[in-house]
Amino acid sequence: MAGYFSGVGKIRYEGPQSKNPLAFKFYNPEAVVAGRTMREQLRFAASFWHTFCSEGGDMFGDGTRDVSFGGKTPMEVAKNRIYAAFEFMSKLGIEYFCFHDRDIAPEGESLAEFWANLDEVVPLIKEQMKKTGVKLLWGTANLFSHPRYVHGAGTAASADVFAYAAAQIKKALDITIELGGSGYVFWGGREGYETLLNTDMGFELDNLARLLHMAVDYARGKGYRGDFYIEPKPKEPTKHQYDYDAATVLAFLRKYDLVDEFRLNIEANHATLAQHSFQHELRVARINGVFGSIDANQGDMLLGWDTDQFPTDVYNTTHCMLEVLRAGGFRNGGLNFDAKIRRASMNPRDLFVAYIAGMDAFALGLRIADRIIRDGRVDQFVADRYASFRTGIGAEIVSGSATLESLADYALRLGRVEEKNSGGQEYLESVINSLMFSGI
Ligand code: XLS
Ligand code: NI
Ligand code: NI
Repeated sequence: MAGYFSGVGKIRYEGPQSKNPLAFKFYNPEAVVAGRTMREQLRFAASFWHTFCSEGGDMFGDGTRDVSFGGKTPMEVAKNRIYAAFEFMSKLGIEYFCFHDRDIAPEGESLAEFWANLDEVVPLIKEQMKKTGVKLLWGTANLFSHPRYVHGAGTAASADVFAYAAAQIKKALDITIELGGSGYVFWGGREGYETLLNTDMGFELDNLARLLHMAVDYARGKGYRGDFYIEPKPKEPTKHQYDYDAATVLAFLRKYDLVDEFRLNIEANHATLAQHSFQHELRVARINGVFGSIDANQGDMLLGWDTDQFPTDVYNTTHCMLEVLRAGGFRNGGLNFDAKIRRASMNPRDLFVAYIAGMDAFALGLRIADRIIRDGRVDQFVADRYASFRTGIGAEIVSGSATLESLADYALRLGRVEEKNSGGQEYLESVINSLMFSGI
């Protein structure tokens, strides 16, 4: 078979001097960084929806890409798409993929028809996985596109819609398990509200937790050992989404006794929408022991919506990889390019170029993060900053032996207290720059 991307061969590492747009400049899969190969550290994944399903339209304009891959019927399109996807990932050396149920098969006229369609394509996916060695990072159910989910899925006001969502989750879990997926994602696109006037917020959140408990019980009962993830996002498509940001999701997981089963899938552009940095969201997840996986993209700082651009900002990938390394690396998660090429990027090779740019940006981020850790100046600065808590009264505070009274007695004897330690922000930023650009 000629293939769908016959104009492009296997993408190889050619080094930073290469001017070949179809070569890696920094991502060298077998090079070892921080004790593992880049391939193992970065665990890149392709998103089925943006990469192989999206025609590239926006709310004002039609698509600029043909993603039928020569198929004439919806089932033919679905099958051709699968061949195309595995060809694309193999050429790039991407080892994982992520999908929504709706991405891989047409929904048809009924749930039964949808399931029959899924049953027809899953063996094909399995065969392609075996042939190419590409694995499933995570699966999910699309509980936001169809009009039935206009008021939510797990937080719907209709019990029938809730049941339909449960059915979709059950099937998506079955497929994830069958394909050996290492994760399953819940992104609550419609789980939120447009107005509080019509919303019983407490009841909706109780219901959402009920659904998540059912999903965990079901999958664990089937022997699933992978991760469950919640992907925080503050808004869009709804005005307010319940999974607003990492801290909000944590409070929800703790309240409903789900924190032992769930980790977070942090998406860069969702952090931006919540007015946090990507690093902040990752840090919150890491220090609370729920760092799981990453949707790698970037937003535009001047736009207030989820532009899902390919990540090329190396400061961001560096700060991200610092958090990943400090978390001990990925376990079941990875870097899923939940990213789409711009509407105007209609040259067929733009898709390859975009992935190469994103993978190179993360390769750089990984290398620089490793340098920052090995250099030690930043860590030393932070350690010194809190040094007063390691001896004397500080050690008493940390060990729990100090009380409000003992601290008051101590403070009365101190006389004038002044903070003399600089925060050193400019110094630290210049250290990062010198580590980033020392080769120039
Ligand atoms: C949308 C989300 C979505 C999830 C999967 O903004 O990022 O793509 O990752 O449902
Ligand atoms: Ni995402
Ligand atoms: Ni998103």
